[in-house]
Amino acid sequence: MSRLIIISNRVSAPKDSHSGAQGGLAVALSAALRENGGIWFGWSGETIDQFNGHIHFQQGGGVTTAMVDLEEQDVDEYYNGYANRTLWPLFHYRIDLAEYERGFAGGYQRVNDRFADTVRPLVQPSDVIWIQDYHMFPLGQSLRERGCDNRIGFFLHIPWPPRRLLGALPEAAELVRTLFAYDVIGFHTQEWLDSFCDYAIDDLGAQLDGDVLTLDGRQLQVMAAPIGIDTTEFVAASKSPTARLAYRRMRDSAVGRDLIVGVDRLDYSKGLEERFLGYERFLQEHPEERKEVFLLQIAPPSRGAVESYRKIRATLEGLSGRINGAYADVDWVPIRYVNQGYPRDQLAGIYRAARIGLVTPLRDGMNLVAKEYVAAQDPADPGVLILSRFAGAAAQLEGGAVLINPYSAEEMSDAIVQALKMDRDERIARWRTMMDNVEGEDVIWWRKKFTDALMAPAKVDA
Ligand code: GDG
Repeated sequence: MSRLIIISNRVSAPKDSHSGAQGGLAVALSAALRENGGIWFGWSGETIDQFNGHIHFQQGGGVTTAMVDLEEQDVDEYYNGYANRTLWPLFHYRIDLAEYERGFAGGYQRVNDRFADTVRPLVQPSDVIWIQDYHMFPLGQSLRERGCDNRIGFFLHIPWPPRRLLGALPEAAELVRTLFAYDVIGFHTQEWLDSFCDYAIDDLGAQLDGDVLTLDGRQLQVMAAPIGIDTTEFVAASKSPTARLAYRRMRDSAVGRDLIVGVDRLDYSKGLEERFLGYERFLQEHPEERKEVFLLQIAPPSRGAVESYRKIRATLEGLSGRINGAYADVDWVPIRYVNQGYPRDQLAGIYRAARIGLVTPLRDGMNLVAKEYVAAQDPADPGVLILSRFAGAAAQLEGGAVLINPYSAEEMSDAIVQALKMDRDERIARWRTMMDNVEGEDVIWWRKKFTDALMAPAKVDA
């Protein structure tokens, strides 16, 4: 069996899996590494005066991790710059927030080359390499330039933007060309996959035959593989003593009111501003429902070094303050807005206590919170998932979720009313439909779908 080399910006060691924001993904990738043997490589999160390529190896939970430190300038240009100020907004259709600076693009390439230099000596001829996410688009190409002819796959965790939007990126053509260094590329949904193929075909002249794109003699297998959660683990988490306690605490503090819950990294792509406005509309239009519900929004801050993240934080503080100021009473506050993270088990208990899961990103590669909310429900009395039609998860959960356009405050308000009035039979039927998917297409299924394609014998050249 081939060893697996997983490369991602940050490495989530298995011990983090109950607290880290990458829970399910860390669990799945660690399991793959335990089965196949191999190494998980990435940035340590630390900075150093002068890059030295020194690798910090760690062993834990049957997994070997290997990490390097980067220079401060690397972090500014590669991580805070190109990855999070250029690619992230553009790939989430926020062309207005995307910043283009040559220094960012140069730093991004430099760091990818540094990763390639560092990881190359670790790679054995029979290893299979699996690279994760938008921080590392050119890494496959950098490895090829260093003589690496192993099977290399790439999985994108965020959306792929429509062809015309991608055209706003000065390096778009070059970036897509470098992706042909991979053998397999995966996306969460057919929509993201189609957008990628559109660009490769219409702008670069690639040809599609079945699931293989060909450009300048290089073949690239493309696939849609929607990521899932570790459902068995999450269901167990929702029944753990910590979850039960969190559930009780929520129910007690709700004093008979219905809880609506949102859990998101504090990110403009998650549609938090629009969510607050939709909820405000609901409060305005339904005075009779007002004191029957409250919204708990958990939003741990992220990427605070980037200006647009500081702005969204300030906007949300203003909005929640305004809404609470306008509607709160001595014994009721409409929004509980919390800027901290909670342990996974506690989160599972909170989901279970919530009558409505409000997941309304403006654009999201997949969205695992939607699936976690479903997995945590009580099968005999489940809550309702209100889900943005612009989340990748909508393609899988549309049969059971109440789908909305998150830009429409009216749709959000109507959906909240619909969910509050929904009878138990309908809630159970909808939940069952979603749970079938969450159980069937879990993170282990996802990982296997991708690694099966990646580990398949190399294609014969046409
Ligand atoms: C990217 C893509 C894609 C959040 N708050 C707490 C906490 N979380 C956990 C959630 C969930 C994870 O963070 C967030 O996952 P998402 O999928 O919602 O979003 P991104 O971080 O943007 O992830 C996304 C994903 O990659 C995987 O491919 O689905 O579309 O953007 O697991 O539970 N976890 C804990 N406490 C918190 O307070 N423990």
